Amino acid sequence: SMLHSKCRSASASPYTRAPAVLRLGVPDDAVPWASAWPHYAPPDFTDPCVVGRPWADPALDAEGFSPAWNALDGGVDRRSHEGEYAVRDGRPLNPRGRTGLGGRGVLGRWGPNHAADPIVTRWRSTEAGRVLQFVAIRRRDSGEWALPGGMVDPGEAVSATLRREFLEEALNVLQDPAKEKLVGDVFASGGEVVYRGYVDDPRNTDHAWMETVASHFHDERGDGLAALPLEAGDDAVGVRWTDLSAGLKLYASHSHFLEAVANKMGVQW
Ligand code: RP5
Ligand code: MG
Ligand code: MG
Repeated sequence: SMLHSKCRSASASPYTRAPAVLRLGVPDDAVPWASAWPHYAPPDFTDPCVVGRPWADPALDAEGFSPAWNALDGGVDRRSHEGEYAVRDGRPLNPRGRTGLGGRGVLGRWGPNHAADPIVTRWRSTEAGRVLQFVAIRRRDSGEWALPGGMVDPGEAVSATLRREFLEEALNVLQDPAKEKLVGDVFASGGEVVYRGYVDDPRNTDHAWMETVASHFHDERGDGLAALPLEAGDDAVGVRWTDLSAGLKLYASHSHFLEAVANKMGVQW
C-alpha cells in the first residue's frame, strides 16, 4: 500500500525504550499532508544516539549547517527516489505523509536516509521441484529477520554499499577481513534493481525517512554465492538461507522487494 504503516505501529517502534517516546496516533485518512489537521502537533524527538555522530547531520539550527534539500549536497545525497519532497518551516516533509513523530528520531539524516539492500538467491532442490532461497539476517535492534542492507556512506556508490553490507552482515568480514576475497567480483555488476524508493521503516518520522535500492544477485549454478560460509556480523545477530514465500514476516517493507524477485524468477509467491 502507499500508506506507510510500520512507522505508525507501536509494536514495531524503536521509540518505546525508556524514556518512551509515544507517537501521536495517525489514522489512515489523516496520513496525507493534504488532509487537513489544523492543530497537528506530534512529539518532536531526536535520539541522543545520533547527536554529534560523524554519520549524522547536525541540528537544523546549528551554526554553519545549511543543507541543500533535494540536491546532492557534497557527498550527502539529499535527493529522494520519490521525486521532489516539500520543505516546510525549514524541515523536509516525509513524502508518504504523517507519522505522528517529528524530528529525526534515530535516523542520522534529515530528509531521505539512503540505504542499499542486497538480495542474494540460490535454488534449493526438493522432491517436488526447486525452491528459491535468499539470504536473510536477524537484526540486532528489533530481532526481526531482514535483508542484509545498510546505509550508503557519503560519496559511496550503491554497488559498493551492496557488497560491503553483505560482507559485513552475512559473512562477518569485520572479524575476518580475509573473507572479502570470497565474494570476488560478483557484486561488481550492481545486480538487477528490483525496487528503488521509500521504505516503510519503523524508524521513519515526519522529517526523516529511509529509502533504498534493492538489488538482486542470483547464483543459478549454486557454486558461487550459494556456497559461501554465512556468518552473522556487525548489526546482524543471525543469518540463514530462507525460502521465499508470501508468509514471511520481515523487517520494514522487505517482503515487498522479495515479491518482486519471486515474480522476476517466475516462482510462486
Ligand atoms: C531499511 O533499513 C533498509 O531497507 C535497510 O535494510 C536498512 C538500513 O538500515 P540499517 O540496517 O543500517 O539500520 O530501511
Ligand atoms: Mg550494516
Ligand atoms: Mg543493516
